[in-house]
Amino acid sequence: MLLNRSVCPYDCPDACGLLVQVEDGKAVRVKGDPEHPFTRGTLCPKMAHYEKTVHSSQRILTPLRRSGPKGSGEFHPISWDEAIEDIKAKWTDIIARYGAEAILPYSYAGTMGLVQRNAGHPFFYSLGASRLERTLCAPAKGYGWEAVMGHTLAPHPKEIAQSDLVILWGLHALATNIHAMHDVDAAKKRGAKVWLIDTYETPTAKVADQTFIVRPGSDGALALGMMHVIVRDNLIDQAFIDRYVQGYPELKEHVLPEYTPEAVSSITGIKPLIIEEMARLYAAAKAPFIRLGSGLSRYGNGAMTVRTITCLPALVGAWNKPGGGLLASISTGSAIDAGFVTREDFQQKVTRSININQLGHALNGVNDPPVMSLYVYASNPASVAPDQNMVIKGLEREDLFTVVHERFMTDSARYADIILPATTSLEHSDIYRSYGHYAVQRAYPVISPVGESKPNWEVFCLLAKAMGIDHTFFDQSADALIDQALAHPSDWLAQTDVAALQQGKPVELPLAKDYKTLYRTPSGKIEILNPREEECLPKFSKPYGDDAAYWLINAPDVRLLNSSFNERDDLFKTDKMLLMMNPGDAVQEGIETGEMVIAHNERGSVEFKLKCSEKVPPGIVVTEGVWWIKHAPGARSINALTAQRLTDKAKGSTFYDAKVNIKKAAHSREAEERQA
Ligand SMILES: Nc1nc2c(c(=O)[nH]1)N[C@H]1C(S)=C(S)[C@@H](COP(=O)(O)OP(=O)(O)OC[C@H]3O[C@@H](n4cnc5c(=O)[nH]c(N)nc54)[C@H](O)[C@@H]3O)O[C@H]1N2
Ligand SMILES: Nc1nc2c(c(=O)[nH]1)N[C@H]1C(S)=C(S)[C@@H](COP(=O)(O)OP(=O)(O)OC[C@H]3O[C@@H](n4cnc5c(=O)[nH]c(N)nc54)[C@H](O)[C@@H]3O)O[C@H]1N2
Ligand code: SF4
Ligand SMILES: [Mo]
Repeated sequence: MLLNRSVCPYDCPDACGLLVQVEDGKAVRVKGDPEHPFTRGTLCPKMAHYEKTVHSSQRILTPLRRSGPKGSGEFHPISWDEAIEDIKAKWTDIIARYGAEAILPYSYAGTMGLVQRNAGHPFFYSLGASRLERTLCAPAKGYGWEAVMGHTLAPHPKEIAQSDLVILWGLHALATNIHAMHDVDAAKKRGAKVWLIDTYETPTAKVADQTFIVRPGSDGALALGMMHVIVRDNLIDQAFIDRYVQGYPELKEHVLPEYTPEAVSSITGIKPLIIEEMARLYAAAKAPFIRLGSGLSRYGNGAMTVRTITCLPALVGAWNKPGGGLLASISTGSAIDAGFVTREDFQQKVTRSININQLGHALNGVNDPPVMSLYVYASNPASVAPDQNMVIKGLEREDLFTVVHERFMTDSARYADIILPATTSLEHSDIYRSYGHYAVQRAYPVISPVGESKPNWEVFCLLAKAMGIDHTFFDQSADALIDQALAHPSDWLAQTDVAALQQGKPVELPLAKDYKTLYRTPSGKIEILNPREEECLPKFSKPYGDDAAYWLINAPDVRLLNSSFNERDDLFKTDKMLLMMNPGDAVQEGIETGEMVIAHNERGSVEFKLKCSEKVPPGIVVTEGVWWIKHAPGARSINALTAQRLTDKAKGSTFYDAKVNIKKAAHSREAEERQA
């Protein structure tokens, strides 16, 4: 039986190694690679049957041209030559009339491979199109970490196994970082305690010894309250602070008067005595480890929240103990820089930049030049971008020429003028880094392209030819690009077994013995006080909120990855779009489990089925997953309720920073369909 190595391409910190069994040119079985240092032979429920995605009957197999009204989903097949010719004709006309900046690429993380993910960059730079500011995920998290730690290497996730107090802070690990559970379990076996800090009792609460429920957007205050107690009761590691920390005296002056447990309790909703206890246990732990999620950074105060939490380990000297520290995200860009694909040097001039979170404004607002064409690849903005009503209003514009390169008929593809069929990761080559561990891996195709589908890189090579971009760069294969990058490895990558990497095996980037105390900041210390920030010290500021009754938490669903896997009917044996609410709140609203309800705010209305649950505290409602509209009971899905507002720093998304009111649904699409 031949098992082929591959890599999971999805936007997940685990970046798993795969073993794929191929029979008669088809992938028939997928397993986790036991030799992958983080995967350790297991897969999540989504990828355990990746073959059902790859060979799904819903795959788009040929290029398609729209034959009905925008959004109707009516298309007919055309050839690749016709599709490329259509795009060339439209773009040539748009460029003549408005200039190339009227063309906007829209891509995000459908695939994480460096070549296919970034394949559009050299093309759109050469064309002179608008640039897209890709801050959809959690740039505020990166900003907050860097404000304290600079470019310090993040701790290896295996440190968790040696910790005696693991804090999953705003991380739904069972859904989004499942392989970290190998290390969490190992720590538990050695007697470690596990805490979860979240806004509701997620399924991850089952693996925690204690769950602490905070009000949305208030974690910065909780961290400051813990610091208050640690400083007040002298639970600090003075020797560590003297040697490695900048700004402790200033912090002390600042947290003592302002962030008393009482004051922090009124912000977070956590009782003062519990805050005292959390601080004492954190300081008493031998090697506390915080694994920080991203959700808490998607608020108007997100960067500051992350910056504040990042200060905690320094106070107790967690960094110089095996198993201690804080992992926000791992950056290995200096091992393999994406520049070998992106080629910023292809820009003739620096063109206008449009924020990925503000596609609604870009398509509907007054812009000079207006956006006249949208080219979507490896993303599904009609589902994943905030303010869905504005996005869809834009996509409905008759004068907007939309091309979508996709594997499935997503909400975005439905609005396309031209759809191009995309390969899955098993059908193309790439090289992968991870943001949750230190392994890198190269992948070769294990099956031929399904139908007439093509990889991103090949499509951009075709478009470059069509648009008269005469550069030999676009004559190369994806493998040739990777070969060249690996022929000149960075110092860091050169320390790995590059030959094994070439063969498609996972290799791990090495870390220096004392890497957890090598602080790559301007001062060489952990900068609790950062003189380059307008706020020199961490402080609490409020999220945006809305003028409505309930915070809306739209957490990850274990069966989906953002809007990917919506094609997998086999994963959805139970309800899709549920809205969970505290039973007391439901009584107040006069609604019950199983009823159809509408969550609404100034941006939109979305229908859900209600589920009352004690796991949700009063004052918030929770829904899990980003669903295609086709799976929604009403005409919109979750992002009709979220806002285009940006984070305090780094222009990030604020998906969780939204509030809604709730009412009973008068009639639902499901009910109408049942009647018909
Ligand atoms: N199954 C699955 N896996 C995924 C994804 C998915 O959609 N599904 N998405 C992938 C992507 S792109 C990413 S970026 C990662 C994200 O991985 P995570 O960081 O785990 O997920 P987030 O969506 O950021 O939110 C995690 C948790 O934050 C909580 N939360 C929200 N607001 C707050 C707050 O103010 N304070 C606290 N303490 N908690 C809060 C939510 O309730 C949720 O349980 O996961 C990746 N993996
Ligand atoms: N309400 C709400 N909205 C969210 C989030 C949330 O938690 N709540 N999470 C946000 C986060 S963290 C993120 S990172 C974004 C993610 O936003 P996206 O990166 O857009 O994620 P996906 O929904 O996975 O859509 C990716 C699409 O790419 C397609 N695709 C996969 N591989 C390829 C390929 O090789 N080529 C081409 N052309 N297409 C391919 C897939 O079929 C899929 O439809 O969503 C954000 N949106
Ligand atoms: S989605 Fe994440 S956990 Fe699942 S196989 Fe891919 S990388 Fe691993
Ligand atoms: Mo993300």
